[in-house]
Amino acid sequence: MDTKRCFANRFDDYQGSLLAGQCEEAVAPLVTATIERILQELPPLGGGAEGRGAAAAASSCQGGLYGGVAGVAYMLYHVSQSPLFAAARERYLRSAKRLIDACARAEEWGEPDADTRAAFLLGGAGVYAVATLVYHALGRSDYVQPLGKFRSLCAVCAPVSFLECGSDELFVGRAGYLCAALVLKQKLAQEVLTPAQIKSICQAILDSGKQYAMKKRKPFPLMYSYYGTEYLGAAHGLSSILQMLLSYHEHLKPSDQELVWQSVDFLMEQEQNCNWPPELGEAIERENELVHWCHGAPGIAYLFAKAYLVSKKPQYLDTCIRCGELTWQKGLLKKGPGICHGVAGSAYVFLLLYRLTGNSKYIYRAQRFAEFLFTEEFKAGSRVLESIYSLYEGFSGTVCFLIDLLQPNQAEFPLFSV
Ligand code: GSH
Repeated sequence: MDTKRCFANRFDDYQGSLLAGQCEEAVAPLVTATIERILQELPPLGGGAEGRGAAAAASSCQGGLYGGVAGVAYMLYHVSQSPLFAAARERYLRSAKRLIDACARAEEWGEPDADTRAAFLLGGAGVYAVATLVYHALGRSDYVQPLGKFRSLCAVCAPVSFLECGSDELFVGRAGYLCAALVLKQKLAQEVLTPAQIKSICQAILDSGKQYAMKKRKPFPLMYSYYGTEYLGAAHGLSSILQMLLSYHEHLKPSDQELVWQSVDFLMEQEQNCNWPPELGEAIERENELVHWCHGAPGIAYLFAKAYLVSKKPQYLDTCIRCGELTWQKGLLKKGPGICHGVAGSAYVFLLLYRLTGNSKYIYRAQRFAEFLFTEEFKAGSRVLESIYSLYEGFSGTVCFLIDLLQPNQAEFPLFSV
């Protein structure tokens, strides 16, 4: 099978043993070399706080955590947290601080953009969340400053329709803000929002979804749109919004919890042969289907993983396993090595399934996808990257994946843990 979107997966499936060649000694030099390449590709950062320095910082910091240097700062933070890279920890954290400081300066002094101030993957909330992590890892007590800025953005995204394009999805909307708060809570081991703040954001997501579903006469309780499209997948769609509501389900009234579960089950019913179309109601065309983290099973898997962990109902784990089967068949993507619509994003589903099931088959599958990234077939046949350093489309996300493959018991999709 060779479709226009993916390479044929010619690897044998798991026969009971892992690949011996992918040990720390083999992978660590590849990770280090890739990081050096990423650092060489970075744009020059603006130095000063005002005037030309601020303007330069603003232009080099475009793209947020998704595609900008803020995402590189997160990758360096992630590497610095691994005991396997302890010797380079301080150096990586210092580089991360330099990058994220420039992004924070750009947020403060650049053109105020009301649409991305509270955004997670494309704007200010994400920058302040990663600055908090980097400062905290450096042992600096002033991590509370970016944390305070992050918290203050809660009020920005609380009004039901705070963005015209759609206020609830992951990249710029409320699901993203909650996701950032979840990442901070897990990594700092403390809740960063008050119960009242969490409730206000969840309530706004619920109100917005109820209003939209009523207005459009949907036969289910919660639905959303982004720039007029009713997306289902992780990037801008229903699945990551529901995933965040499940992550904070203990803050919801029982009647609202019920609406969330009905919506999860409704989304489960939209499956077409182990996958979901990008938009509600579309029919999937087999030879051209999207099997990406952003659109399709490799991203929707995280919702069903969360649903399984909260409810322990086997149908959610079964759905997640089917997502993994499709990803094994069609996940060697031609769009590159990244995590959004690339091979590392596919491989993260196997690391998720390993953590859910303990089955080593999934580590093996992730190892095979890692191996494929370094083949001539992949290098010659995959699309040329727009940005080498992007966390989501370029090699920064790939670096996170390679490190997580070495420590699969702690693996988690960058900034999207279940
Ligand atoms: N600009 C992107 C890159 O450089 O990697 C490629 C664009 C892309 O692949 N977008 C994703 C997608 O699924 C969504 S984030 N596009 C629709 C398609 O491939 O049909």
